[in-house]
Amino acid sequence: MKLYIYEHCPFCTRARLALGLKNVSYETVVVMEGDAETPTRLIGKKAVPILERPDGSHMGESLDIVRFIDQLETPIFDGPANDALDAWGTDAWRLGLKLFIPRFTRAQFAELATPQAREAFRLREAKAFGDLDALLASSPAYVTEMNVKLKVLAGLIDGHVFGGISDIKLWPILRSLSIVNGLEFPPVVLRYMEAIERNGGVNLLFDQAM
Ligand SMILES: N[C@@H](CCC(=O)N[C@@H](CS)C(=O)NCC(=O)O)C(=O)O
Repeated sequence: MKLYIYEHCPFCTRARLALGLKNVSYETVVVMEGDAETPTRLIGKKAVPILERPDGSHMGESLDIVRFIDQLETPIFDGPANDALDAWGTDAWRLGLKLFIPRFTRAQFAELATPQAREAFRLREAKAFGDLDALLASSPAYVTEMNVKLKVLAGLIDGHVFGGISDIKLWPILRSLSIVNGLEFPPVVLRYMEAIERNGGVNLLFDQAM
């Protein structure tokens, strides 16, 4: 199978994690930012992730891809959702975007390898989120707010047994946050992040935190 992704993309990370955690071998294709032709040809719209299935057909939508991968062999993500983790993720996402999106536009990802691609990404995100420099300038307040949320998350993760769809949704948010300098990940949250990094084969972004 082939998975079309942007490296920064949290939705793509869901699919990458599912493939990695289930030990399915696959080829990664990075779509360059600004390349509308490739995704539109495959699924009729400009969006990743896209999975090329063994029969050569293509599918989009990260959670559909996760479910497809999961049912290839004994499902492991089909247990009940963890409502508390899902609610935390929905809440943290809104604030998290303000922290990680402006940083993503300045980071090293394969889909941003040309000046044109980086500019296409910057324009796409500025259209969605407004002045990215102003967001960066507001980071200290957002970091303080997120650190409070991370403490709450520690209480939810302590004793949590990994393995459901809620983890597939939560981890990509934490990965995205790992690019933010100044966030204090409580030890139990950090252990969770690192364990899934090891088993899922997707890198955290601490090495380019800014
Ligand atoms: N609901 C979709 C959302 C996917 C999505 O929004 N992907 C973003 C990248 S993070 C995208 O492709 N945006 C369109 C673009 O590049 O213009 C899913 O879960 O797969």
